[in-house]
Amino acid sequence: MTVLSDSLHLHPDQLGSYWMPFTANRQFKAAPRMVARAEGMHYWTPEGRRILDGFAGLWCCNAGHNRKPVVEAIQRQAATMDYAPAFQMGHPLAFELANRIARLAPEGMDHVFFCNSGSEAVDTALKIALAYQRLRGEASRTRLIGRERGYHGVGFGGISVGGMVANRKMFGAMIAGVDHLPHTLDLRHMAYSRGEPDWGAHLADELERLVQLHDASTIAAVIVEPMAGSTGVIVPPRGYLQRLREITRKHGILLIFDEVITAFGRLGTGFAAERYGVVPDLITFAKGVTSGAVPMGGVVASNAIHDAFMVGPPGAIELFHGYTYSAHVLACAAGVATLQLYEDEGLFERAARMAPVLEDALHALKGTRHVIDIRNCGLVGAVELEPRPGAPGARTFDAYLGCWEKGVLVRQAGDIVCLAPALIVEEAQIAEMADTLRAVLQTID
Ligand code: PXG
Repeated sequence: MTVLSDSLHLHPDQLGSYWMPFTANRQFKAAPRMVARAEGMHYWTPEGRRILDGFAGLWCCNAGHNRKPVVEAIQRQAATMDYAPAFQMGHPLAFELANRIARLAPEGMDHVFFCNSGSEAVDTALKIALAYQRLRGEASRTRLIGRERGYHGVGFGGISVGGMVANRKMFGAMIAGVDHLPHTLDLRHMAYSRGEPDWGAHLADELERLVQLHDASTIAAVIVEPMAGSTGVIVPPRGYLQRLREITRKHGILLIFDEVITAFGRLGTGFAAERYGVVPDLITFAKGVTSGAVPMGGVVASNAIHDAFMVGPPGAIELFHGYTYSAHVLACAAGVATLQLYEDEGLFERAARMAPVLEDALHALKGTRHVIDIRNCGLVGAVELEPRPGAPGARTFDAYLGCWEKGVLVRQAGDIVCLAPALIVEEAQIAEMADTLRAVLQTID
């Protein structure tokens, strides 16, 4: 193995050691796509080619890249205190960030538990849900309900409640006692919907069937992404989330919104809970909390859940859960600066204003070769392509590569091209993304 002297320029024989996540390693290493610098809406390759970032990194750099206040907050903090023990100790920035997140969260959700990723946030939320049911004397409620095509990260909890087949099938029995709601995408009823589709609210009633099958006394929680991102953007049907809330409440089942993607402005509001006027019991977040600059995730808990733990002797640890890097001080510094930047620049409102621009630009692709559906919600858009016969995903991978070669970064999810630009995106940049995709679709088979 060769040790690098110039880390920006690698030879093919220097690519072996890094086993890349969710990547076709051999294909990538035969023709690498590298980025080495970022600013605002752009990446630059090591050779200096500029790429317009249509996906905010991986749904996370909501404030844009390398924003000065965030960079400086991290630099300052790194030079002041590198790490503070997370258990039985604290540092002021953790409390400040928790207060700020609680202010953005729905009323009555005032408590924040920190971890380092969306996957950890999901595991944390599922564990809090199970422990809460037990604390309130409902220890038989151990079952967890997820949804087909759901993505809740890659921990054993997350893949168990998740519904992406490829992420599950290799990994054995996972956790026991899980069931799934049906997903809500049906192109026969909702193709080319602008925003939330009119069809599909009745699919929430499937939860009633699961309650009849398993009995409410066995079900702890239901977890859903308000808008399913990873699977290729499934926008919630009008009224669907409200119905899920009514049914869960009726049966004493907790509702967990996995807002790892939707929190911090992606749908034009602080949380998707606000956009849909639905207050869940637990909310997971990650990604946008630091605009991707330092890993961080967490769970916002309702006061009722939090308070149920605050019993017993004052010297007792209330929740046996946490991570070495819970509320890492660099992440908290980045988080406080990021939330301040969102507020100073009105970025959530900006996302709401730019959402129709993205909607129009993408829906104008209707009729372009290969396109079978276009959907959108907030600053999220998806263009679904007809799969190449016998080769699912291949055409869309070519579209992704074509866009990369033309200087636009999009994301491929199966046969769906996804867009989720930073909330600072300009109209002309949205047009550039849509025009590039159109041009590419016209040239690929
Ligand atoms: N929940 C949801 C709803 C997510 O979208 C996770 C949990 C897991 O987060 P971590 O931080 O553990 O990765 C996610 C992550 C994509 C893509 O291309 C989506 C995610 C991550 C990477 C790529 O759609 N979502």
